[in-house]
Amino acid sequence: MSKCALITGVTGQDGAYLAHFLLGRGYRVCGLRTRRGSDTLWRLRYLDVLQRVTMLDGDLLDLSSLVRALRRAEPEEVYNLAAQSYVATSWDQPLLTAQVTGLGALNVLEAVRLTNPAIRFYQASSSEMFGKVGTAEQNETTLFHPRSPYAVSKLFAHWITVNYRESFDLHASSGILFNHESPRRGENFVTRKITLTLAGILQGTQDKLYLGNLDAQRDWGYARDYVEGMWRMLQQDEPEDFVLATGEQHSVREFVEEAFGLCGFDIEWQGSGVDEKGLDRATGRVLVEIDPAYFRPAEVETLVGNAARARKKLGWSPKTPFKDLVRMMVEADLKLTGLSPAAILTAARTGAKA
Ligand code: NAP
Ligand code: F7E
Repeated sequence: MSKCALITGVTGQDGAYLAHFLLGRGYRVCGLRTRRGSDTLWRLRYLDVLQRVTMLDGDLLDLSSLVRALRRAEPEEVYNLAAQSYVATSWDQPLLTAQVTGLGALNVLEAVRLTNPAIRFYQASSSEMFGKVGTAEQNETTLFHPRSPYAVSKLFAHWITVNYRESFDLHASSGILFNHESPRRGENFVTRKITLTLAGILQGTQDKLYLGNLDAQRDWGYARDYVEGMWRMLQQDEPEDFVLATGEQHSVREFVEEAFGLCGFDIEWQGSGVDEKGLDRATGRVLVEIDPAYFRPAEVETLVGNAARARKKLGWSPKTPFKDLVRMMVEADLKLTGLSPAAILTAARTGAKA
């Protein structure tokens, strides 16, 4: 009989890629689905897995719905990916974030403990927990200093997972994942916002890209690579926490330069602070402006992970370099906007007009 996995947050970026990955490995996949959004199924549809995932109604805030979903699915593995995952929103909705992202994980652990403690459990922990870092790179032993209600909530979820492992001998592991992106990334996250707005500028429906802190540095990988790491964690004999990261960091500014550069814009930065602007060197047109609204009350300035433990024990390594990731996202958003990625990227390379 094939194994069954239940994924909370199956409609999110990682949930959809994980469902695709597990189906490819012969799993029966069940996904917990809230009924809040109008079309939350687009990612599953895009990856062509919607028909093969058994959707179960439920919410992390409703323990009874989780117990019911586990009874129906009878999974061997549970991946808790559901969260209020947008860091900026966590200052506007701190209580909701704490309830869903923090206590929600405890609800899932309780549901596992009540229904079948033999279930293997994965918790989606985050590099945001490191926050104000004091080390050149971060691994599983680095001190945490969370900088947002989101990160504090994730830290609760992280430690309660450790606690349930130690208290009840659950096979519970946390993946401390650094930022991972894809063409299916939510539109508010900075990478997708950049590629989607770039496509809008080329299409003529958008004028400029408004951003906050251009100097924030992140370790950006590709979501498809990372979901395999999640699965590998649950195949270990002993549960353990793992960092997944590329070990390379880039600033928001570099992401903009790379994405716009692919489409033939050579960005020149002028001014400083909130008056800084990104101009197209050839035409002088202002393409990027700063909007102070996008600055955060407390910023995570720099993050870069060391995934040595995952390399050694899971045999996991990221496969997608930064430039390939940016290109993939740019091409996908050009296509989504009805433009021809091939024509635009070739014209940019050869200096011809697209
Ligand atoms: P995402 O795209 O924002 O997806 C979040 C998912 O959580 C959605 O399916 C959403 O469902 C679901 N959800 C929200 N509130 C819920 C609730 N009350 N009950 C049940 N489901 C709920 O996030 P992602 O980027 O795929 O990330 C997956 C997980 O990894 C998250 O926990 C995130 O915090 C964590 N993480 C992400 C990254 C990253 O770089 N992507 C890095 C580290 C950790 P709806 O469709 O109904 O809204
Ligand atoms: O911001 C800066 C912003 O929102 C990245 C989530 O998946 O990864 C994600 O959290 C950086 C920050 O992701 C804009 O200040 C500048 O420094 O794309 P982001 P995030 O906050 O790193 C972690 C690992 C998670 O766990 C989270 O769930 O970019 N930035 N200007 C901006 N960010 C946004 N969103 N929008 C801007 O205009």
